[in-house]
Amino acid sequence: MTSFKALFAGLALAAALLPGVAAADYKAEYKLSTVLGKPFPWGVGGERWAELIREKTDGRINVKMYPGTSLVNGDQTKEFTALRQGVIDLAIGSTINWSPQVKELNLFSLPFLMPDYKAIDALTRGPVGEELFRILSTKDVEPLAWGENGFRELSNSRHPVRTPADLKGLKVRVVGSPLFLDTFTALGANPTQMSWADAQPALSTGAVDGQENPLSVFVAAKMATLNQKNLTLWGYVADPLIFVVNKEVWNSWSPEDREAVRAAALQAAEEEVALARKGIAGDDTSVLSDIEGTGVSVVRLTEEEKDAFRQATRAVYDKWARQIGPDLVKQAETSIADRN
Ligand code: X2X
Repeated sequence: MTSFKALFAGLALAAALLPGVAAADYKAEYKLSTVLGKPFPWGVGGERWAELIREKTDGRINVKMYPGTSLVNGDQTKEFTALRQGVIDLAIGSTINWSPQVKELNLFSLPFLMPDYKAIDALTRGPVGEELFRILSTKDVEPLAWGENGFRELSNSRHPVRTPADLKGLKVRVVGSPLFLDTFTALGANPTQMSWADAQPALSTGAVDGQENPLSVFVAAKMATLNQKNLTLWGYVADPLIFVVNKEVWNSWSPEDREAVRAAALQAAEEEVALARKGIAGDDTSVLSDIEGTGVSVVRLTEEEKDAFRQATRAVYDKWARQIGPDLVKQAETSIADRN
């Protein structure tokens, strides 16, 4: 007995002294959930976060990415609940997919709230972003960094869309929050809610006519081969991504490792945002030329034309502003008006 005790004491001492050895309560693998995998910027960002965590914690924290929201059988609107319950340890989630559980995240889906990239940044990097992180941190997660899916543009298989009337009767796949059903119904379309996994076969068979997603997703998912030959640039909403860790998991890590995971998130998120905007934002619009090169006709709306969509969805904006919280929406409008 005594020799066993001595042996255990000796082993424990050795483990404590060895740098880089995981504490006894660390898991062998931590599960990171994303909707999109590589080569989408979202998935590249996820792989990068996992890689940086491994590096910065000297391998003490081993993260594996599960794209396709496979930890919740592809049901991306259940991701946040699974994260709270600890089925998922870490996630990079779209504000849209978490909106059913965190109503304030619907903010980014208010039609025509954000006119440009600076407006997104004014929200995520300002008081609105802080407030949203505060809210998230009361819901069993530790929010760490803002990434980006992007401005969601409208495509369909039928005809070019230039006015709200062109949307009449179009079957459009939407995701996430009921806000999207309201927006597309207000525009006269026929929206259907379905997961990303179901969307692709539905587009391919023609069960739905159209969809809305960022251009980076349009390209990587080869939407042109899913009959999406008409694309309208209307930038009506943009969805940021949020890097988070389940709170219990977070608390199980040493302070040093928490800071390493946070630094890894900030770095991976910064790179991910740059990738999500590459060829789309600013002067570099090479992604659009690539899309046009695949036979897609692109409609670029004038400000006046955009305004017709804005007017048609104004009641949806007002209704949802009340549900999100008038103070938060007001703060968002102020931050955007003051952006530089
Ligand atoms: O399902 C979508 O459309 C996607 C991939 O953009 C999101 O997860 C919000």
